[in-house]
Amino acid sequence: RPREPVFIAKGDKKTVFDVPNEYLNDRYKPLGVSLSNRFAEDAEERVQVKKISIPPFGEILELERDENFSLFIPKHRRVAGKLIDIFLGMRNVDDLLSVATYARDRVNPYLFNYALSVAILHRPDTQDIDLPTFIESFPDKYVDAKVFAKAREEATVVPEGSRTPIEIPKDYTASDLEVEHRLAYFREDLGINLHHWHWHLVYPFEAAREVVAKNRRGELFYYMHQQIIARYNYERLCNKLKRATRFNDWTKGIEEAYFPKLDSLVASRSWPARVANQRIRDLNREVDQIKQDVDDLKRWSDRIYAAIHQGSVTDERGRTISLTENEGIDILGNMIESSILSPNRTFYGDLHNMGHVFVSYIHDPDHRHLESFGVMGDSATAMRDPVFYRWHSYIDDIFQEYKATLPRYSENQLNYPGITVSNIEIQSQGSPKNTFNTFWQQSDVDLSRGMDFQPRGSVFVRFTHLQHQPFTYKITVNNQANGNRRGTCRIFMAPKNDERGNPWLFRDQKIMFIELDKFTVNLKQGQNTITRASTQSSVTIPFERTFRNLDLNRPQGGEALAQFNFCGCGWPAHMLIPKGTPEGLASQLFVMISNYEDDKVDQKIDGVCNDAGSYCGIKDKLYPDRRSMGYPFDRMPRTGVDTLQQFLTPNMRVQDVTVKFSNRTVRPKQRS
Ligand code: CUO
Repeated sequence: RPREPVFIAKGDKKTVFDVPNEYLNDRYKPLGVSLSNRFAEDAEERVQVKKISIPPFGEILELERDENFSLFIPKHRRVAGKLIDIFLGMRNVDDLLSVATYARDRVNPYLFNYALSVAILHRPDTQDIDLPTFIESFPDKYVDAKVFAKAREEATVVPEGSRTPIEIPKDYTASDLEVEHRLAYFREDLGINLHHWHWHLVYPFEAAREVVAKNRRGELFYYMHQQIIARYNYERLCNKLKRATRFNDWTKGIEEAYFPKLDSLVASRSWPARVANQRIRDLNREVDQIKQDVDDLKRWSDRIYAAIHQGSVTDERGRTISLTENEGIDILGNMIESSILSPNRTFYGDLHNMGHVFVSYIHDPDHRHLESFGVMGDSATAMRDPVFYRWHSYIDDIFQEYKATLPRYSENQLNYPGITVSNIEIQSQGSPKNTFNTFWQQSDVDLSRGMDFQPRGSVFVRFTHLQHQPFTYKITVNNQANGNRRGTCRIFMAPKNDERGNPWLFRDQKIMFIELDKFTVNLKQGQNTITRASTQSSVTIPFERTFRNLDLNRPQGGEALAQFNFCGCGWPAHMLIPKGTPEGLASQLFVMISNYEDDKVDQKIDGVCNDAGSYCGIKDKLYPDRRSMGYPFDRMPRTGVDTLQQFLTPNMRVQDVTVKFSNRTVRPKQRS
């Protein structure tokens, strides 16, 4: 790495690009045509790259090719925005190919990949272009550094076909002496980190306005990350740990250490670690053009809290914008994150993004050691670090502070007259009813695309991840209304007790609920039985999609490819259900049928990538649910409601369920 300048695999065909000599980097120019010819030996297809006049790259080239790249660093996001604009501005695909070919060998590889991915995702004429999954392009962001030496050895010594997968141990970043390590299977899960990378790819906070201004993107920033925290806290309770505490005292050290054990293949450096009790300090890093004081975080957060309590924000021109019941959360999401849609970045600042930056430079705030950022500085790696959850707990708490100011849902806003949920049952193969079963499973990923060894060919790594037995919900609903009805079935789950083993107060439990599924149901008069498979969840994408072309069931045809990049967004199916405990973690499954008339969004969502809408939205569509995200748990309960039972109206029901973990490992099926 950097990999071959002109050779890529396109679909299953090996393609070589004939690049105009002017586009080659100076060191390759003398080689010219002979270079393409060398790579053409293996090629089944030759593509001529058209010579066009290349727009000026300016600042984009200031980021060295062997530096790390972070979207959270203002300078990096600015150059990313510029490169995205160049890619989006090309008149047609041929011109895009030309400029991309020119850029590929000059621009920082991470920046190049990010900007091109965003452009391909958003250009109408590139909807059928197939990008390799991110883990194949940059496996070093996901996999133990040790694997690469082994992979290289495997690739050079062992012929393809006889290669055996290299096993990544389940525990490699710490020992059990570190209690936080109990959560490593969640934090370091490849699918979770890929989801998070994709989410930020689909919802960039800085790019052309038409790319950023997606429907309810600020609200989705809040909701998707709120759900990550709820899921993580659920997992913590499964592991006998208390919920994550907010990182809100910036004068104190961060107790949790993290040693990522990742090497950047691009920067040829190890990702920096953080020892216990390090404190964030004022940043002054000329190289990144960052000069920011910890006090700025304080100022921004004070102003944000003031806006929440006033119920309005002030925009750049001094105008007042109210935080209305429907749109307030969206404005706040953009403001706190912040995105270019923030009403006033000068005043409310860049709280969440800069939090990532402060933490990621904790080891070298003034660049005296010439070190780059830690894992918190990159959306592909941030979720590996325990402090991610402390930072996002803090951010989420601000959103909850706002939600607490909203009018509470009245019984009328919750109930669906005539509709009663009368029974809920979970059926999971081979286990008693209302029990979820979890276990370890091993799967293989091909890393060869992200490595520049010869001879080429697949090199698989085998990793271990959580999995659950597939299950079905069987829900009985009575419709005593006059005629057929439509409803939205909303399924959530939460631990039954808090970390002390005490039943929750509703106000605390409501933010523990993780969404499992949401779908429309038709209810005839009388009794209805709804059956729904866990694999249909509106939260998840199947394993094959998370790891796309590693899999034998790779999507075929233009239609499938059109969804390719967007569809990488989605919670990994194997992480739908928390780990539970060997004795079985008592949990509560919640089902609600809400009135479809109040939920519906008039649009067609059939066909493309419409199956992970809950956390990712739907490509080029409105968010598919008109209610506030997180409904009905997104607000404080009405007066007199202290427990979940008291919260229920007839169209809701709660079933006690158990999540049982068995410490066994299912090996992968033999690959042909
Ligand atoms: Cu996804 Cu902080 O927003 O990482």
